[in-house]
Amino acid sequence: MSNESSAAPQYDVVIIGAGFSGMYMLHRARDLMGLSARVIEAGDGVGGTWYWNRYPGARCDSESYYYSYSFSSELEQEWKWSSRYPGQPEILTYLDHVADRFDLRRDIQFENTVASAHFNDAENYWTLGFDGSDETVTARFVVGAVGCLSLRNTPNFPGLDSFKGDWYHTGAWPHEGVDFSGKRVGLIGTGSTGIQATPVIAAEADHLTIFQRTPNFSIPARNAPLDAETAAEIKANYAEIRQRCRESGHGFPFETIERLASDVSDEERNSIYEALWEQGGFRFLAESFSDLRTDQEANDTAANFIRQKIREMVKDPEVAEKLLPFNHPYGTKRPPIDTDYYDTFNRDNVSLIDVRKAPIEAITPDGVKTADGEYPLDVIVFATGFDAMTGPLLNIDIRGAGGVRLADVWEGGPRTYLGLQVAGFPNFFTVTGPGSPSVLTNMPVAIEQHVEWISDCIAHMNEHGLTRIETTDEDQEAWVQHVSEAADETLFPKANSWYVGANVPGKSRVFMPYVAGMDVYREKCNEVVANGYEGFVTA
Ligand code: N01
Repeated sequence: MSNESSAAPQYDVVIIGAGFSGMYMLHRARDLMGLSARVIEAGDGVGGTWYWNRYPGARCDSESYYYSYSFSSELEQEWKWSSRYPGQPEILTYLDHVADRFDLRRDIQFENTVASAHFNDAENYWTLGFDGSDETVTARFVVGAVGCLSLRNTPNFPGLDSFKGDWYHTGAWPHEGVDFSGKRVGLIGTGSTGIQATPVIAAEADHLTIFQRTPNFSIPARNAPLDAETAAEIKANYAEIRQRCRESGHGFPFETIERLASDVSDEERNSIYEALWEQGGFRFLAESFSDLRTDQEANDTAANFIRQKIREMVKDPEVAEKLLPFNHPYGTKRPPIDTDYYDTFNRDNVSLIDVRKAPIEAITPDGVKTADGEYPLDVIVFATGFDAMTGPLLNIDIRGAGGVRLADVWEGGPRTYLGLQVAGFPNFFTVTGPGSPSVLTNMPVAIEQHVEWISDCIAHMNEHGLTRIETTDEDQEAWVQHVSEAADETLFPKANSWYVGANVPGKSRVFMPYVAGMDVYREKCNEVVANGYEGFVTA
């Protein structure tokens, strides 16, 4: 690929990824700002995470009415959600509708994977190259809308190639689905994905064996159809609901709770947990007590409540014991929510294997071999997650000013300013990058804020005839330090989660998202602009 051409770049903006972020970025850049813009997308359709994750039981853990775009009131008024939590097919249909409604597809190049992005330091533009092609695309600005959870993590178990059955990763599920009937299925992984898939696969398979390394705290989702009356009420109040989401710490329209777990008696605390357990979903964490993620004793009250629930739901005490989380405070790994997860362990066709005690040693032609036995299987499902937040960007050969490689700059963990830019990589923006609240929020809220900030920044540059914007090493280091200190004030670092990269062998242990809240973060981003793009140098 040549970086030497002095011809004008082909596009104002090239956007990598056609998920929630990339689609909105395209609409904003092209339709509202009149820029030339192109999206490059690996899949053959829009939707990002909702395009790839078609596994059985895939459903959003945020409620439909606020897990959606807020930028178009016509869209939110006209779209009808069928249930409290939208299933994967419905979200994909929604995103397809958005693509049609805003005529996005004509500027999306599908089935193209960006392999490289190199910056031309003299002329201030980027050249992007693709997997398996000599074609290149040039642009003044690049927006990495690659998603936080898009690079799959498939453990490198010896012998996988020898397996005689079929195996799948939940993050690349076949479009035609998988027929489990009459099959012996093994499921590896009990994060949010494994917990959603378990009951659905168990209902269909002859036998389901779940290989669990870490038991999780899961709260019932209590999914239900969205009735016409509730839907009408939501629509009548949408402006206020969206405002609440924008002003909240995590992008949810939940009540802000100030009370501490120690402010109430044991009975009262229990009845608060009980009511929230009945309500279901993330409110259990968000609307109970404000100190669950900062105070171990407060956390223990919630953790013990959930452990007791697990003991009550799972009939076999030995199985229940294996399912009790023991090595992380509640809410310090991404909290899953479920439909009938624990009840599934009461089925005769389900078994639970503790692979912390007896680790998986190999995949054999016939199944999974652990330290204490071999489990014959017809199908293996890897619900083993993602190389989160940094993986999707490091999977591209990104080289900034002076040919510096992102992979070298991030060797010890991600370094960004506000999760929006990396020093040394001018004109390259990231949507919900590491160092921003991102995965700790209701994602569309964080995505819209980032896309709008980036768009306004490009508009500002165009207005002032500027061609280059980059953050400084000093401002980046101060931000990285601040992100790390904010995390250290919480219980988050205690968990071996993907938030710290612990799920990927060899990955640097750095707490990647910004915990102080979307409200605090939004204010900081606004201040940066008010102070003339403080922390950035423009030319
Ligand atoms: O992935 P995970 P996920 N041997 O990394 C285990 C979002 N999401 O796909 O905990 C054995 O959480 C691993 O064990 P351990 C959400 O943000 C959203 O479930 O590392 N086991 C763990 O149990 C979520 O957090 C929704 O010890 C191995 C599991 O695999 C994120 O996606 C739905 C292993 C991976 O859990 C990722 O969730 C689903 C090994 N070598 C997901 N390696 C919605 O809202 C890994 N594991 C719709």
